[in-house]
Order: sequence, then structure tokens, then C-alpha cells
Amino acid sequence: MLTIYSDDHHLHHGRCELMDGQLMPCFEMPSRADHVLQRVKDRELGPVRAPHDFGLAPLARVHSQAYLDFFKGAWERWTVFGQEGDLLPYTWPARTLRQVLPTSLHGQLGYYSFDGGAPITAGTWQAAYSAAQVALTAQQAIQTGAPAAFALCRPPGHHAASDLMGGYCYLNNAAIAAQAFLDQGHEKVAILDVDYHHGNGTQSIFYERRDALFTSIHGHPEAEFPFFLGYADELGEGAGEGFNFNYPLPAGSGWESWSAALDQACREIERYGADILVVSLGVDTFKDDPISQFKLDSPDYLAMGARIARLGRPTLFVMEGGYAVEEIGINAVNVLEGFEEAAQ
Ligand code: SP5
Ligand code: ZN
Repeated sequence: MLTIYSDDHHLHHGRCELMDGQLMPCFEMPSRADHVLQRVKDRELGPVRAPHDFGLAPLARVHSQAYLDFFKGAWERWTVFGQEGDLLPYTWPARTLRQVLPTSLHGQLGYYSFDGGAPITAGTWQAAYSAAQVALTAQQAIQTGAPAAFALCRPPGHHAASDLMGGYCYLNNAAIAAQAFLDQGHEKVAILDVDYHHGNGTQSIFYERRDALFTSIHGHPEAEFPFFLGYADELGEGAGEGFNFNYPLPAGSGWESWSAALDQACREIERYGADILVVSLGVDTFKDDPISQFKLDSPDYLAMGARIARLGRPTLFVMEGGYAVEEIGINAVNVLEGFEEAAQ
């Protein structure tokens, strides 16, 4: 399988995130992608290529222009304050407040974010921009005939909505690629989000549309980030009604219940008749993940890939979460190897 990868992800290394009530060192770090790349090479998964540059237009198909402009310019504005550290938001337009765009940097950052978990550093824009190009380059490989490809994206993307960053995510790599498939002639794209956390950004981007089916298996939002989306009764709205399926599972879930949810999601994808599949590949479902509560073990990821292969669709894998850094390469590449083994 072809892997697309850019070294630019090293430009993004947040110092701190606000999580569980405290400022903590970021769990989302450059060594994550380094380990995945190393495993791709060790296992001789296939060629590794650098991304092409498709520019901003395909990003603007998913994100608002105002959001892109803000994100691109935020660090420059922050340096004017003469601060040392990363930029984090601290006030959000919650209930009773107005959805109004203030002029101040901090006001605007609150407007364009939903948590304190996505720090902006000097290199964050470039890293996120390149990650989106990684996804688009892998998408193009499939568009031109490859049966599958792996977009080794970092930072991840599935929490980012049209005009919101959060949960380590800035640009929604999977949604940008899915939209590119639609813009290039596909009519039905299915997204399968297997990250431990609900892909609230991806869901919201496609919630009122029927040209993309969103399915997600994740920790129950009653008890898990992002808390405010990802419930089973979210089925889509308007033209998108019936094209959104969430499978929230309790803490402690292992392969038995997780794979039963995967079977259900796969059945929906088959019923939908997707002509292309985008997998938001997070491996923070791993038993030793430091911020997650599922119990998948490394061999389970081989079975996950095999089940996905049985869908028989051209498949784009987009890297999302996974914070057990030592094992992230084994687990992510196991999905890809399980897929390839079963696809033959
Ligand atoms: C892409 C992705 O996986 N983003 C995840 C962002 C999660 N941020 C909040 C994590 C809260 C973790 N709470 C863990 C409690 C265990 N002690
Ligand atoms: Zn996650």
C-alpha cells in the first residue's frame, strides 16, 4: 500500500493542552507520526511519497474562508503580544452568549475553537496545511486507480469542523479528502471513523448531506470527550437524515463489543452503496492508550483491517489519534496489513 507522508508535521509540537481540568504536556506529539512511519518502513508496507501541493481551494470546500484566514494568521498576530508560549483559547461563546466574531485575537480564537486542546504554535498552520495535502495526495492516488492508500497525517483532523478547531485538530483531513472524491465525480462517499473519540467535526460537516455517509464507533460521549456530540440518536438532518450513524460504547469495551459495532457500521456502508470509503484511522482504542478507555489489543487491529477490506471499496486510510506512542506504529500498520491480506 502507498503511504503519503510529509516531515512538516515536526513544525507542530504544542507544549501544553487544557485537559481534564489541568494544563498538561501535549499527548499529541511528533514522535507519534515518526513511529508510524518507521513501522511502515520496517514492514515494507509499500512506497512512501511526499505530498503534492493542491493549494487552498480543496481546503475551502470544507472550511470557511474566514476560518482559514484566521488560522493562517493567528500566530503572527500572537507574536505582536511578545509572548513566549503557544496560543490557547480561553473563552467560548457558550449558551446565553452571542455567536459574534469579536475583533480581538483571543475573542476570535474562542469563536473559532471548542476546547483548550488545540494549541497554536509557530509551525501549526504549515503542519496542518501539509497534513491536508497528504490526505489530498493519497486521495488522488485512489482517484487514479490505486485500490487503497494511507495518508499519514499529523496533526489529526476529525474533531475540526467547518470553522472550529479542537481536540488536537485544525483542518479536517478526512473530510477534505472525502469532499475531493465528491468533487471529482464520486456520488457516495462513506466515512468510517474508528478513532476512540467521536469525529464531531466530520459529522457536523456532512450532517445535512446524503452524498456522504458518516459512521463512527467511539467512547460514549456521556462520559468521554467531546461530550457534546456523538450520541446514537444523531441520525442526520434535512437531506442528510438517515445518513449518520453513531455507535457509542462504554468504557472498558473490548474487541467483542467493538467488532460487533464495526459489523453494524459496515452493514450501513453496504446498504448505502458507497463507491468509495474514507477511514478515519485512530488507534487510541488500544488497551494501553494513556487517555482512552477501550481494550483493543494489537492483533485486533489486523482483524479490523480485514473486516474493512471485506467491504470491497477503494479505501483511503487517514491517520487520526493514538497516544500509546511505542505501539502506535504496530497498531496502525496492523490495520493496513490486515486490510491488504484480506483484500487479496
Ligand atoms: C484526534 C484525537 O484523538 N483527539 C483527542 C482529543 C482528546 N482530548 C481530551 C482528552 C480527555 C482525556 N481524558 C482522559 C481521562 C483519563 N485519565
Ligand atoms: Zn481520538
